[in-house]
Amino acid sequence: LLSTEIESLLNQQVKKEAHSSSIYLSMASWCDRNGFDNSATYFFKQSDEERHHQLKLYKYLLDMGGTAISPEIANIKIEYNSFREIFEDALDQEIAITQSFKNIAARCHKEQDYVTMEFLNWFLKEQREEEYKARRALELFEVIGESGTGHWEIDKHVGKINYDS
Ligand code: OFO
Repeated sequence: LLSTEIESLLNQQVKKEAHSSSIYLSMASWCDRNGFDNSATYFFKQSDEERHHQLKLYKYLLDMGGTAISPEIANIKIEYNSFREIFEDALDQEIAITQSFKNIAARCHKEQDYVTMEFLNWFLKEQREEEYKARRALELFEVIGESGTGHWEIDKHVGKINYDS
């Protein structure tokens, strides 16, 4: 059984994952509209993954006898000032998500909720990959540069970002 506090933190996390999924979907839209096809594909995939994270948490809440709350999502940016801003936002988003999982983990330790802690390990490991990919994408702006056909090259390489754990 989950404590009220852990149940609430997990529901907040469900909402954060749903929010991430919507943000990435919006980024996919912007990239597609601006001709960055590989980045659009990348963000569609990220959006799917976040939806999967959301459902994983949602089902855990139900499996543990809790109430899973389907979240309302608001305030999704439609326009971005630049191609680079998208990747900056994406990295910030992942760092915030990692912090959020750390907070839940800290609470689990405090309450000795080792069952939820064990469940959260999957997400903590996943965040390593998520932050890595976001950082790699942003680094392309430095490595390749933004002048001339830079954005076109960056987009091409975003399509090849991979993580070997
Ligand atoms: Fe990319 O964040 Fe989910 O967990």
